[in-house]
Amino acid sequence: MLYPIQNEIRNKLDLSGIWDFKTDPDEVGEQNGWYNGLEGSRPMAVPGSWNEQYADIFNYTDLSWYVKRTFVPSSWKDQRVFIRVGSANYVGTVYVNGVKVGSHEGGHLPFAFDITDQVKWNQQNVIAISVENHLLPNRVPAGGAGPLGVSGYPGTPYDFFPFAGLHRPVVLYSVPKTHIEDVTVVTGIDGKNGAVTVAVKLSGDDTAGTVVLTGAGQTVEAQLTFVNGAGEAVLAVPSARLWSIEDPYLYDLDIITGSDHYSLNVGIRTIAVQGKQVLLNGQPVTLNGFGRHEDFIASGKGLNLPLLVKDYQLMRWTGATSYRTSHYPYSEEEMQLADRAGFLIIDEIPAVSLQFEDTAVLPEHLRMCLQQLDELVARDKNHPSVIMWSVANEPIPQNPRARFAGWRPEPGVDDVGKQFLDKLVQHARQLDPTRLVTVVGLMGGPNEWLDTSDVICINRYWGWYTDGGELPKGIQKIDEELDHIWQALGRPVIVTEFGADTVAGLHSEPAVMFSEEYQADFIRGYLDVAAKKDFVVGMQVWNFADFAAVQGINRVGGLNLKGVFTRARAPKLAAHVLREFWVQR
Ligand code: BDP
Repeated sequence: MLYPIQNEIRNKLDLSGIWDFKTDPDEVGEQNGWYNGLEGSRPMAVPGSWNEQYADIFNYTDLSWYVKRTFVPSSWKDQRVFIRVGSANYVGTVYVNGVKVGSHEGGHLPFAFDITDQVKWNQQNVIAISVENHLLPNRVPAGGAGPLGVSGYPGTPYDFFPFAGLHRPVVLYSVPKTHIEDVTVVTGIDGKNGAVTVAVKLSGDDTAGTVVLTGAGQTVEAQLTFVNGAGEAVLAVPSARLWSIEDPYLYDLDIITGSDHYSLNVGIRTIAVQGKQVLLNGQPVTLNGFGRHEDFIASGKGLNLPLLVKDYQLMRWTGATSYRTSHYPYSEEEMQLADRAGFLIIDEIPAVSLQFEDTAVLPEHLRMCLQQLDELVARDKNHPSVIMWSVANEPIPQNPRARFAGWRPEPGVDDVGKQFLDKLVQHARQLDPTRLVTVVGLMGGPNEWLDTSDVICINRYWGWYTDGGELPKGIQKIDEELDHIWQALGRPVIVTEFGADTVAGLHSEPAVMFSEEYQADFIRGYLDVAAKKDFVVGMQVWNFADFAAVQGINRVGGLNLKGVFTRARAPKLAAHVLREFWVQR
């Protein structure tokens, strides 16, 4: 799925702005023709979640309608016209001039429909999109209560607010009738040279094309020959300037066919695991940084470009060079920034808090996990920053609470969960053999669930959810458990979550839970332990910033307060601790 671009052939019209909006709790909109226009609508910003834009719909996640009117430029007349929605959480249905053109399930990945036959020229077109985020148990992520006690109101087994709406831009774009439908770039290194393989899929019958790679003072070209719409070229790049954390160099790649032209950035790099290490371009790297959320005041999970730029600046200020897109795919614009900034990304599907007891919903869960993996890999496969696919976050074993009491003795395998997770890992590897794959494990979860991962990713809260207030005990447990995991699984480890809820401005000596000192000590303690272990290749603090969660007794003000920055992006003491470790050492 290519990102739409504007150039001398292709066109794009971004419909971001204020749309007409109306909730439809009784689901009567379709039969009453709301796709033609909304009576009694109110203004709603797109992109953006609807929840924080109006107080009366803060907790509303059911059906709603958005309508926008637009002309389509007449210069597009000889081309095919598409509507593309960056993200509609959870089901989005699109109508153009009264015709239902398609529906898409899954809240965080783009979808597009060909609307060439529906477009009206020289007059306004009515674009309507209905969106609903019913919190149903058969969805991914599932709605409803969870067994860990973090759920509250609205009911979710996962620990973030179920924001709903059009979260990313809606664009119209046009391409020639015979156009480049897909491009897959794979890079390799051969001594000092780079090898860039470009596979191109066409819709239509061009027979030949050219690929041109420009950058680092040189231009390399190769010819493409299409057979049944598919062509591939390999570019040898002498003395390639490799993409790395320190020098995230991007080449420009142009694909030119008889009728079309598409461009994208390419970073030449390799990623692999060897023994205790993750190797970027053959050199060991660490993935220090954060688990994050797309979340901000008023915009909710909506794309917020100034916030993105600011967050990158703040992450760099801490010395971070990596993060996980916990717990769903982030915006395409964010992945483009990661490419430019030299960040290493663990890219995650929304398979958060999967449960395996209710076997009736498992086929649906599997279908949606696989679909979202397909769509995520299709969207992000050309980003050099993306180095690992995460197929699940904290799948939940039976009796999770009992398992929290301690990691010893090791619990038995939960076979249903194991089979499910193995299928996801296998599918991700089939889709993309060039990147690493992982399952992010819950504290107390069975190690057997992780044993197909290339890198062992674990979330740990010793000293918080267990042994709260007894930090030395918690630190000792993470110390011992890391060694145990290395002995059991023998692969590099990233602690993908560790942290403590902290009320900004609350101070105490001695450090008590929820104070800035406790969070600072907690993070320092974990980082000190990790620094002694050469198989620990990354520490990702939970969380970069405080974020909206559902209301419950352990979420003060409806927020998860584990951010090292507040929701408004003010640093807590712990942010300075990170600088000590990641910038000053
Ligand atoms: C982990 C989850 C994460 C939560 C975090 C927490 O992966 O989504 O927000 O713990 O409890 O269980 O803060």
